[in-house]
Amino acid sequence: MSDGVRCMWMRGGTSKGGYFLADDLPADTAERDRFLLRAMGSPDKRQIDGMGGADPLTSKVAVVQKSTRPGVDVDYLFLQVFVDQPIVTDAQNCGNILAGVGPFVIERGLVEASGETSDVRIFMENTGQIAVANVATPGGQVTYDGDARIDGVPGTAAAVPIAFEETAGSSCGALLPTGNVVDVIDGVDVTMIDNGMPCVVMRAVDLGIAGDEEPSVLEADDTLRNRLEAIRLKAGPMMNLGDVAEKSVPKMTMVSKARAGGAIATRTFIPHRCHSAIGVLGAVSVATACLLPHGPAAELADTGEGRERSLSVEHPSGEMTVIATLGDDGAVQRAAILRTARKLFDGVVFGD
Ligand code: NQM
Repeated sequence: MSDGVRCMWMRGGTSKGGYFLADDLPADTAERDRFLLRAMGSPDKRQIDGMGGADPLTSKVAVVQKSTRPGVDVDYLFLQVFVDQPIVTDAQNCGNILAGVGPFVIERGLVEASGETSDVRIFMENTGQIAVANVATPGGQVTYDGDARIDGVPGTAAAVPIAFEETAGSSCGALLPTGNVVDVIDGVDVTMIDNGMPCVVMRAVDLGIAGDEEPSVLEADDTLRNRLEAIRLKAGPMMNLGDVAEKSVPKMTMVSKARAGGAIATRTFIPHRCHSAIGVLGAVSVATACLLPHGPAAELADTGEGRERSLSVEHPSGEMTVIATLGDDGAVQRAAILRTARKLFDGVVFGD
C-alpha cells in the first residue's frame, strides 16, 4: 500500500472525512484499521501526521460498495477514527457523512444519474437500515453548487435531502431500550432513546447548566464531563450497548427550552467532545424524544400539531430541522432532513 489508496475527501453535512470504495481497502479489518489510523494521524490530539482535523467530526470514514440487496444501490459502512486513541469503531452510524455517499457513488460510477436529481438508496451497514438520498445531477453529472444552506457550514451548496424509515432501535433493539420513557441514573431523569442514534436525553438544568453555553465552556467544565461520563457508562448496558467505555455511543444530549423559535435547544457530547452542532440521526432521535408523551425533552419542547411535524432542533451553531411523519399510533414512522455535501479532494492517501 505504499502506493497509496484511492480516496475522495468530502464534507458531508457538518462533518468531513475520507470516502473509500471497499475494494480499495485491505479486506482484513485489523489491517484496514491500522491503515486508517495512519492515514488520519491517530492517535494524536493534533493528528499532525495525517489527514484528520483534530476533532471527531473531521476524523471520519465512509466505506462504500455496490449492494447485492434487492432495491438497494449501495452499502455504506461508517467508521469513526478516534483522534487521541488508537480506536476505529463501527459502533455508530453517521448521518452527516451519509450526505456525501450519494454524490460519491455517482462520481465513482457505482450508480447512474437518473435525471435532474437522482435518488440513491443506501443500506447503512452499521445499523441495518435504509436511507434515501436525493442528489442534484443536472445533465447527468453531480453538482455541488446550489442554494441550500445548513447551519454550521458557510455559504450554500446543492441540497441533499435524506429520508429515513424504520430507524427505531437501530443499535439498541428498541426505540426505548429499557421500555421506559424516563429512567433515573445518578439522580438525573434520562430518556434513553434510539431512533437511528443511541442518545441519552436529559434536562440541561439537571446537569447544572443553562443549555445555551458555548461548547468550549462546557468542554472546560470537568465536573460536568465527569458526571456525563458516569451516567453514560451506566446507560450503555441499560441500552443493550454493553460496555461503552471505548465506544462513541450513546450520545449525551442536554435539552432546554428553544431560544430562537425552534422546538428545543440542545448541547450534545459525542460523547467526550461537545458537538459544534448536532448529528443528523442524533437530531432525529432527540426530535423523537420531544414527541414522546412525556419526559425531559417532551416537557420542554414545542412540537406543533398534525401528522407531519417540522421540529427545529437548535444547537450551538444554529438549528437542524427534522420533518417527522407520525403513524396512527402517534409514533414517528419516517424522518427527513436536509444536508449538503462537497467534494474537496480526489486522489490517493498514504497510510504507511
Ligand atoms: O448523528 C456526530 C455528526 C455526528 C453523527 C456524532 C451524525 C448522526 O455530526 O447521524 O451525523 O454524533 O458523532 O457527523
